[in-house]
Amino acid sequence: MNPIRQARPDTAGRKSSAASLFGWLSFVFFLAAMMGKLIYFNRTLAIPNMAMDRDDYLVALGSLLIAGSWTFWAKERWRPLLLLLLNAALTLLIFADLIYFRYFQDFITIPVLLQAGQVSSLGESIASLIHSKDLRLFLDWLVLIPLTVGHVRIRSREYRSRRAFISGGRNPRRMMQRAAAGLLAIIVGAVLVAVPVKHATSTWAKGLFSSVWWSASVYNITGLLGFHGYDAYRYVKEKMMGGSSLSEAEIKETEAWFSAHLPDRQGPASSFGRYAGSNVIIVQAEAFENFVIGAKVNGQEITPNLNALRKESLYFTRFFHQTGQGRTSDADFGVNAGLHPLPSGSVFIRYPSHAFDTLPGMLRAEGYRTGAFHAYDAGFWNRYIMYQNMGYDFFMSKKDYVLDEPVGWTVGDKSFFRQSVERMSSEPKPFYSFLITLASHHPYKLPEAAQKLDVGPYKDTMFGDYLQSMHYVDEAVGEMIADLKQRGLWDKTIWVFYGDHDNSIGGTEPLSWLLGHPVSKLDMLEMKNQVPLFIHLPDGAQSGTYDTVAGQLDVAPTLLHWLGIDTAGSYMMGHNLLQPDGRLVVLRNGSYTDGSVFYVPSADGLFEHGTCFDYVSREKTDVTRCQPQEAEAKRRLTVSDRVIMHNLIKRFRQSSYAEP
Ligand code: GP9
Ligand code: MN
Repeated sequence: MNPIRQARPDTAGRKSSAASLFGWLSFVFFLAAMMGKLIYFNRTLAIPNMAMDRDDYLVALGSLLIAGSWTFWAKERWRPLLLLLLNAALTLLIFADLIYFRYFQDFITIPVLLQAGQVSSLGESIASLIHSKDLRLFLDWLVLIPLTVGHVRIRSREYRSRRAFISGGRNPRRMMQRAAAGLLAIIVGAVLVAVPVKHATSTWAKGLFSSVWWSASVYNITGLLGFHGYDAYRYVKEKMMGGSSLSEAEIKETEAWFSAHLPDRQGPASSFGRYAGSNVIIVQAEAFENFVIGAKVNGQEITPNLNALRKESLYFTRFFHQTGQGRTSDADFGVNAGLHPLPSGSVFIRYPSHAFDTLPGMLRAEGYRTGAFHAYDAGFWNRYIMYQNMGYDFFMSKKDYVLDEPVGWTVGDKSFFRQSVERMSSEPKPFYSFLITLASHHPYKLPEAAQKLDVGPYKDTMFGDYLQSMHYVDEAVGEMIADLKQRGLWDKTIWVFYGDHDNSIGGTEPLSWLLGHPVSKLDMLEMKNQVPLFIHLPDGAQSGTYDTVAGQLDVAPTLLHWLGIDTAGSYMMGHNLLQPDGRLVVLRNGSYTDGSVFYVPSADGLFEHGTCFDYVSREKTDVTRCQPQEAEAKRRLTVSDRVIMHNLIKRFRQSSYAEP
């Protein structure tokens, strides 16, 4: 017998068990490294009440076992490489989620990925959201990459030389072992995930999956990988299988909500139609928070023009934005369609062809010339598609503007207003013009010459830049009003100005510096959720400061009332702002206020874990104080979601559901 032929299999056997050991070790290393990253992710988000507990660790481990299980089915010599690739993919996912969360306080979902163009356009903003400590997420690659590449090389060499000596094909025993190991990883992983999730959803998180208010509540139970798994399942179910359908009873109940709430949308008979036939201009200002109105920095007014306008218009001091992941497009939708935005993604992207009763659509039906104005790419937020459906006659987008004043992503607001007003004055009257500004977009850096405020120690910080951009927008507004006056349009127009959403700048320090007093939890919640609302009526009537709570959904019913257009047959939510207090304003994350209390839901979705603030003491109060409004707040979000996702307005219009 040839001695060499005997010796080789022994050597090969030893090497093969070394490879097997390396394969196992790399799996253990994969689990450990990814656990570390998921823990880092959770700690960095620092969502209140969401620190990881034992169950969360088990769920994280279980989902990693499932995610890595398939690598057992490959030959051992490939497993380290496959695990490295999986590690890379999951690390990038964690990193992307982290950046996204810092800006949006939410997780990436498939609908968001489908609107990925918007995220990549954040450009500079993204850079400012990356922190140097995030490098930790990639440290293991320094060790893993050389080790794995070395391993693959050695093993491939060995494999080639082994093949030269041993003939023979597949090893059925090994294959069985690998199949069993993969299956075992899935089973153990599934048990580790399912037991805590089942426990949570049958006790304190009951109904979580049937009524998702906020992605973070799902994440809190399922962990990050589980969240993405659930999101993919939800998406596939909705798209490929037509989603869950509503029962006839649910459809009727949804329709009934609108008829029952018709009185909310109606105002005093005496002012119905008082401004019929007036033009309407709405200015939706990017990231414009309310705290800047009336505030001074180093003795300088931040918004002198808007401050002066308070005397001749209605100024709402407690006006809430109601946006979700769709940001600017959500504010646009809430105001123009009078419905709540979606819990995930943007209506503009997800349901651009569904039926809605909109301000432009209803005004066009009354003979108005309707135009949308926004100096950015027409495809952003799918606007050019959605705007046709919403009833705009035309959409003036970036390509229609002369870029004579470059600021940030596009032409500055001063030039934007000037060119937009020029266009609308050449259109038939009456007109409805909806304008979206952009100069004050995150990260708020204006050209040096446009920075006119002395922001003291905050110079060249994001907060200082933000104040500069607010001041700039205010100047642009001043010029726009002067232009409208000069063209004789100001007193023939209802002019509206509001902020689309918050500015994504966290931290209380700069705010307490600016305002000269400590900033409480409730102060901060208000500042992040309140944007200004100004309405100037053609004759300057009803001017003054309104301290009643209000939200973006209330704008359309109020304008329609003044214009004398009945909303009885239309499916808008919201209230007439001319009604006295007592409104319930519901935010997309499930927060709500009636003006006397402000409720903030907890991440686990349990009512009693939420926080209730009392507006008189401005302190936390017993959560039961917020209970009376809870059911109605949830109902509103459900009604709105049903209408949007199931295209119910189309059904209501066609069928017996319509009011007799
Ligand atoms: C761009 C603008 C972006 O068209 O809508 O604003 P965002 O949605 O990022 O706030
Ligand atoms: Mn915006």
